[in-house]
Amino acid sequence: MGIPVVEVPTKPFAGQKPGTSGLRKRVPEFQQKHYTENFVQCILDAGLGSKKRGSQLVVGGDGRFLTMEAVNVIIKIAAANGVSRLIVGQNGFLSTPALSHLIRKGHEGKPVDGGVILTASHNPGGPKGDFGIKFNCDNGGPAPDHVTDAIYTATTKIDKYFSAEELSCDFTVPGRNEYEVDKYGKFVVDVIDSVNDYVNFMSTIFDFAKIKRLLTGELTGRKFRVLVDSMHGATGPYVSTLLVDHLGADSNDLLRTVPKPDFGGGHPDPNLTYAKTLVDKMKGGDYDLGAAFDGDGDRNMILGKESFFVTPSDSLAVIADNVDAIPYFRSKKVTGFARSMPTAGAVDLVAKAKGLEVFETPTGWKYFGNLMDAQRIALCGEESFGTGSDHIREKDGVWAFLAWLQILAERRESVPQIVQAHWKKYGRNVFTRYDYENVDAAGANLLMTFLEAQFPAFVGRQLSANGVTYKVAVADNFQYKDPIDGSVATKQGLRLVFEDGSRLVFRLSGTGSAGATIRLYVDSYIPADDAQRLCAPAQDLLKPLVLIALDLCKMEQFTNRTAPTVIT
Ligand code: G16
Repeated sequence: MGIPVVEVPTKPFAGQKPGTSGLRKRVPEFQQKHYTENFVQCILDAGLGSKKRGSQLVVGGDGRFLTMEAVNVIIKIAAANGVSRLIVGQNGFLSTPALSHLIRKGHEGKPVDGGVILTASHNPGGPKGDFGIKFNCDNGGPAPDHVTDAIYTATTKIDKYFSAEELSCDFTVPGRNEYEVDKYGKFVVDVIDSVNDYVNFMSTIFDFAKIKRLLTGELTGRKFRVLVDSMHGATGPYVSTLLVDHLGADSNDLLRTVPKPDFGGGHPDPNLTYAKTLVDKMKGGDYDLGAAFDGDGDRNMILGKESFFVTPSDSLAVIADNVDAIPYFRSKKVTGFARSMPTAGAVDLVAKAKGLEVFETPTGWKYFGNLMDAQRIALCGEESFGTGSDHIREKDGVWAFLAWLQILAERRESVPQIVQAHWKKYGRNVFTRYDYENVDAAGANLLMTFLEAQFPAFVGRQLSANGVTYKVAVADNFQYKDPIDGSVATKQGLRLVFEDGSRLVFRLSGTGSAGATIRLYVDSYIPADDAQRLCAPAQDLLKPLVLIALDLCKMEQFTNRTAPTVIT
């Protein structure tokens, strides 16, 4: 007799609709009886479809509060649904990029059919914080819209789930666990080391020996010092192994490397507001390169000496311009680049100069997947601190940091020198994002409706602030037709494009767990020959467009907010 499969009656929960990247809610919501079980059953049914029986899946997450409980639920439900094998990170721990690679790599010679990632990314954790569950497909990338829509539909109809209640698996110790389950027979849980595979993979992408010569001073006659903040998220163990064991960095220069279920009470979002510790320490001028990563390790922030901030849009463009410094890109044909629509257009200029394709996609890494699978792009990024390549199908914070180190080892210039030289070559897309977090959802929706209603009248209008005038060339709600499968995503953000190429974008975030978050994106282009303004402080250059934007959308009237919660 095997472990019995129990059929548990349940009812749908409202609101189990995956957002920009999976289902993200407050922990107590996930703790409701049957809530997590329902969603996992729907992932298996609608995410895997006919592949469910006999499938292999990778499971892991950033170690936030509720991870252990959720892994237990997934193991029991997977066993009771005929899944044949789970590959689980030790203690349920895997960064999002590491998990994406494990899916793509296959397991013991057999393909992996997908993965379940337990994270709410950059959102805070802990008993009152956020939790999240995301399904990734067999290409290693986040499920596309038609799959998440099918999962959501299933959540609205579910009346039972299956569970091998008596199955108990200790996933704190690496090794193989085998079970006999009624109806389905053998079920295997392989508990794996969470770090080794990813570290080995990075050593095939970058020239570690050269990066080590940069860090130790062998390359330039001077030690190159890095300061890294893992914000108590998933990257700590990866960064420690890579930088200290393989690249010769000083372990004292790695901050908050121990993953904590509540991220030490912090907000693990690598931006100028939430990674302030790093920003302040970098100001001292002792370090040449600084980086911070988010909860699940897919986001990154890059700083140069004295806290010189490299906007994510510039970071993408600089990596694009220097792809030849990176062995992985040298070994293949780089066909094109992509960025999400709100991301500043700096990478477009590099693509044009190199004669490569460039794509503008909606916000959400899932929209890059088809382009990478079809080998139309090798590198892509987003203003939301996401940078990555087709080595996996998620953005990859540690990869981006290593890419910068490789470029710095090649060019032997400082971060500010490299970025300013880039502006002198291509012009500068000065960029900022204002976030109004946790505002009243009704007010946020009204603001968007109010603004969009005026769009037809905007085209051709001149808008001025602080003596600067912009003429509106395009005003629309962004729509994207996927060039590979023809699917269409509508209503992806309100966009005002001005005649000089500058842009204003208004969007509601799809990753929050309470209320609404309004994002205002400002992209102001300064041509390369405008020597006077090219290297001026970003706030000064952005001021007129920011004022125009706040006035147009009547931000204060609709939200009662006089200032954003975060400016990046
Ligand atoms: C997710 C998505 C990104 C997106 C970001 C912000 O990142 O993967 O593609 O840019 O959310 O989305 P929104 O503006 O809708 O909040 P992560 O790091 O949270 O998984």
